[in-house]
Amino acid sequence: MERTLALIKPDATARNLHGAILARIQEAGLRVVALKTLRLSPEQARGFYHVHRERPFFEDLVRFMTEGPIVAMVLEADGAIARWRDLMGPTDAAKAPKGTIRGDFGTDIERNACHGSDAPETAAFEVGFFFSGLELSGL
Ligand code: 3AN
Repeated sequence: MERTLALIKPDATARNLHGAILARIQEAGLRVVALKTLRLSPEQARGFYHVHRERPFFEDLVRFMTEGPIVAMVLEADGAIARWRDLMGPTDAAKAPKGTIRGDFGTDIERNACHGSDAPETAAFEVGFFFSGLELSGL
């Protein structure tokens, strides 16, 4: 079994899309191991996205990710990382096919409704960023 971190981003929480996105997760057979709502501070958002710190869009991304609440989840399944990324669709929501979460609920490359880890190493970092070992113990 593999675990991945999923985020519902501020553009989607502002439109109350939690239920629609969770329904797709359920239909895809991904188990929601843990879930919480929170609002990131700018320092926390910079820490989460530290791999992008040299990119020109970094501070815009930090502004976006702190503009409202997000939902953080740990999803579990065989191949959870790839399966969640397939459900989300490509990063640029303007180019994402209909039927994917980003294609149906996102706007553009920044306001793209959701996030998912891209590899086992990033999943380990990202799950640990949002959830402590204590919060996940027994789950
Ligand atoms: P993904 O979330 O699909 O793995 P990453 O890790 O390449 O995509 O990018 C992280 C986040 O940074 C994206 N979800 C998006 O919000 C933002 N982003 C990526 N590329 C751009 C860009 N060229 N312009 C603005 N925002 C971007």
